[in-house]
Amino acid sequence: MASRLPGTARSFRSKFSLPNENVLRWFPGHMHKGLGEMQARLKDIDCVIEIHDARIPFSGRDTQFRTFIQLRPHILLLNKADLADSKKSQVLNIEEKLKEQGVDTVFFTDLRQFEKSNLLRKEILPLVKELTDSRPRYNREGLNEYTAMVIGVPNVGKSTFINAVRWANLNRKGKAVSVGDKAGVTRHVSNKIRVDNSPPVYIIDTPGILTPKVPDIENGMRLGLCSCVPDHLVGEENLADYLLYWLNKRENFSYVDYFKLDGPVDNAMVFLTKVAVNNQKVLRVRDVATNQIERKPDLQAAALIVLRAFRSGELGRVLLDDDM
Ligand SMILES: Nc1nc2c(ncn2[C@@H]2O[C@H](COP(=O)(O)OP(=O)(O)OP(=O)(O)O)[C@@H](O)[C@H]2O)c(=O)[nH]1
Ligand SMILES: [Mg+2]
Repeated sequence: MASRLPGTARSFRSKFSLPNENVLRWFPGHMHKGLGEMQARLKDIDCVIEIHDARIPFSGRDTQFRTFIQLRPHILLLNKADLADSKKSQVLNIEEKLKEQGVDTVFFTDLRQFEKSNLLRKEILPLVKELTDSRPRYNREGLNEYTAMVIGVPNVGKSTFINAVRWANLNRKGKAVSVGDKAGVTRHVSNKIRVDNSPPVYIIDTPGILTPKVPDIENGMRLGLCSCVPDHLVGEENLADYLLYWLNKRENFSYVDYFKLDGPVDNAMVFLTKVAVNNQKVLRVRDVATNQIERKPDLQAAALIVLRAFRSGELGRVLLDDDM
């Protein structure tokens, strides 16, 4: 088992760099428009439910949402907890740091398993009502209904949450909103979706929003690893390279056994070549000089295999933001 070889990290890179940091910028038109629509709908909202990825409780949670969070009661769900390191000490640390940032109400959720828990029905929805009733509702004072808006970066499970709450409360199994395993599935602010009766509770879905400029390269790569940015923009090989760097730095060598390597590696080309060869991912290309067909390792296909293993949790549960 090569998961830990103490002291080896010293021989690895101590800093990650990208040839072109602009690949981390992703603020397409639907995000700009969505942000405007969300601001316009704020007057119809009692409570904001922010959803983020539990593997990156700090990366990507940025100023874009500050107005929403300051103006309305706020609940933070750290979702995909099934993929995140859930050691008690880590969880306490995250909660403490979030508190320092003004976030008082945090839940760790695994929305793929929501049927097994009463969290949505017995805790989160009642809290929406309780928090709303505890503060002035201004233009919504006296209304016997509640409306929450889900906000967050792309692909964290906002739409999944709405479908799950609706299912948990109303027993409606159909999908009210579309979900998908890539960033940018929801492109518009939705109409109100009823998720409970007597009193009626509605939730509004919104497109995932990123900051126009990622503040730091590691933040950006972590968002990329969690699929909050489309892979093709950042580059599959760049993402796999960052993952390798991140794992090596923590002396986490789970990938060595998983990919049947002889030992840890620091060079992404060497790593991806081995993964490609072991998985028979080979490209046939014609050499223009000799006109011969040559076989080359398909590094992009290898990178996808690496990313899939990481994202499905097969390389272990992680807290990517363990240094923040
Ligand atoms: N492992 C895991 N996957 C989840 C969880 N919740 C949602 N997903 C998956 O995450 C992916 C994204 O879910 P969505 O609900 O579409 O995410 P979103 O935040 O609405 O994404 P955008 O509309 O692109 O902003 C889907 O493949 C979901 O099945 C979870 O708790 N654990
Ligand atoms: Mg969505």
